[in-house]
Amino acid sequence: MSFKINSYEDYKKQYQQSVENPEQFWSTIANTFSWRKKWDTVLKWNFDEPNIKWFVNGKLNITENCLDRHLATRGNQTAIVWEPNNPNDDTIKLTYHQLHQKVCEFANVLKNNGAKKGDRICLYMPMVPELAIAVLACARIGAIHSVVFAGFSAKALADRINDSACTLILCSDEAFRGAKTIPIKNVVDEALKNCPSISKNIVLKRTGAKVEMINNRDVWWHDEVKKVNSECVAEEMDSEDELFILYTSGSTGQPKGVVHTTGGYMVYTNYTFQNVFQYNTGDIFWCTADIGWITGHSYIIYGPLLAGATTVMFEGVPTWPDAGRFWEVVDKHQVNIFYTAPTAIRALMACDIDFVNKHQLSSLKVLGTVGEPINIEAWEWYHKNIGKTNCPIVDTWWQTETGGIMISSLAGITPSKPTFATLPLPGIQPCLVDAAGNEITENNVEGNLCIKFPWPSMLRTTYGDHNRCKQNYFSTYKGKYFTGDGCKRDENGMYRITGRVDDVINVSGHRIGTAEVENALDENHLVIESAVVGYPHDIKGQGIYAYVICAKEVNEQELRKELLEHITQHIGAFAKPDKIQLVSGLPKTRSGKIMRRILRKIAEGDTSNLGDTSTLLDPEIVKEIKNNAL
Ligand code: 7RM
Repeated sequence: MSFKINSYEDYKKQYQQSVENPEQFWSTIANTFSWRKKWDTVLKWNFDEPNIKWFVNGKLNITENCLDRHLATRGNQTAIVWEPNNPNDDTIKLTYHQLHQKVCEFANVLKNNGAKKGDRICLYMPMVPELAIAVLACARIGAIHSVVFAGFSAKALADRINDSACTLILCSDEAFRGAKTIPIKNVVDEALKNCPSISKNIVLKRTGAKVEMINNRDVWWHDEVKKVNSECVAEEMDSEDELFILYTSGSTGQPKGVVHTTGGYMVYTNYTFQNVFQYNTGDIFWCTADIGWITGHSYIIYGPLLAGATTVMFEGVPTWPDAGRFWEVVDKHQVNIFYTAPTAIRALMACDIDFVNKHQLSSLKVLGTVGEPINIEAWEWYHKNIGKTNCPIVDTWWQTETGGIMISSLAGITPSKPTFATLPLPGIQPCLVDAAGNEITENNVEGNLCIKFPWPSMLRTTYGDHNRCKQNYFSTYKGKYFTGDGCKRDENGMYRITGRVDDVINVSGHRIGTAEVENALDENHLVIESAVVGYPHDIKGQGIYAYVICAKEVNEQELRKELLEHITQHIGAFAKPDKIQLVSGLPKTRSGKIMRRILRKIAEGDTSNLGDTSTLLDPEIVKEIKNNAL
């Protein structure tokens, strides 16, 4: 396609065009898609309200671009390769024709169950083809999908359903995950006790476990599919109609529902997919993320399917039945482009290298990483052992809010530098700001990372609370989108993202707000107050360290057990603190603010210089915490 960047010179040219004339740049790219009606203005924006509109008054349906427009040229090509949890079970391959048919069929199931344009539909499902089918079926009828990662607890699920008043939920009986099964339907049943907006629950049979079906509410997926045909004309959507909501953690309060709209998201995910990974027709692409996160939305489903690629969907985990599972799948499906997270690389690095060397890995051409800063050891291991030193690595920096990759090298095209995300993609205008909020224009500097100009797939709002969007992202630095990340820029203008500068932590690539964990802990009857911080963790990137003040004398062992169970119930097992320290007080300022800086230092094991503690209400407490640190 015409927008493929094929040299460093070409990158520089496109980048310059995208800054000098963004509207012309993006409209040329948008013209390669199929629209029911073209836009009349490319972009309307202001970052103060904020109000951002791309391809204004354009009409389209994204699934016509993911599916229908490929049928004539590649209807019989595999769209989705599904690899099951258990290597002894059968792979499923769906061609573009078959996927189109299944999406249309399930779109009719949704309609039969009362869904219509604009309704919110919650998906709480394992990584099976039906999840991708259901996501696209929502988009086909103009319903807004809200996928909730199936590791979240009943309470977290209920909060998300209620925040956007979903009317329908899609789930399965259970999920396979490595050697375990996860009781999906039971969790949904528990959540739905507190979700009055839900009228129907469509249940997919995955493990065949016996589950209770509630009359007039629960229906079986396979029964519903039998009632419909596979003709479904796509709903005509406005470019700015909402495509999906995805909840993500912030530094305060409950997770926010990040809202993405149709036209801009489509253009940007496709553009970045093809350019960053240098996708060529026929390539097999595998992104190991879960569809419950943005990476799965943009680079398992939308980006690859828009490009007419073959996308691999994996139900399992990297270490089951053994630590060679990823590499076995790479060989089995002859994967050309492989995209994973540093946490997975570090976990596999710690295992016997034979798990890698048993496999050929000769199909690989490009490797990618995402989700957190990659350390040099992991980068080198990945480069040498997986890429055999001849696959470029793209270190892709982006966020749920950005919708697509923002800063990354283009595989084999632009220069790369280990542990650096490197250069912004065309259309992306990053800047670094200092503590006073002034833009730093020189190189060889460090600051907070902002974006100065809109890009097509940026978030439009946070669901039901536009003011929160404004406060969170557009108020810290006037006229700029603030990412929440700290960042270095080297002498050549290359970017290295150093991590969050707010109270968000990144545990095994899962984004968690420290406030969320604190709120959950504080709800436990044993807890008076808590403070949670992140600390460096060899495998997970960051671990969770909780300081807890208890209501009464408790047995520490039992307290830990109780609190871990409590977090599993309130958020999900992935948010369990790695360390829980009982304290008699917390270091607070006179105005009652917890001095997290001090707690972070103690958690890091760096107590040599805790800075000025004289303004604390009770400086003595620091000694106690330090002496009992874990
Ligand atoms: C795609 C995704 C976003 C946060 C972001 C960063 C961190 C993501 C990188 C990275 C360093 C990277 N969305 N992050 N990618 N840090 N290098 N290549 O992860 O919303 O779940 O998380 O993740 O802190 O703000 S997310």
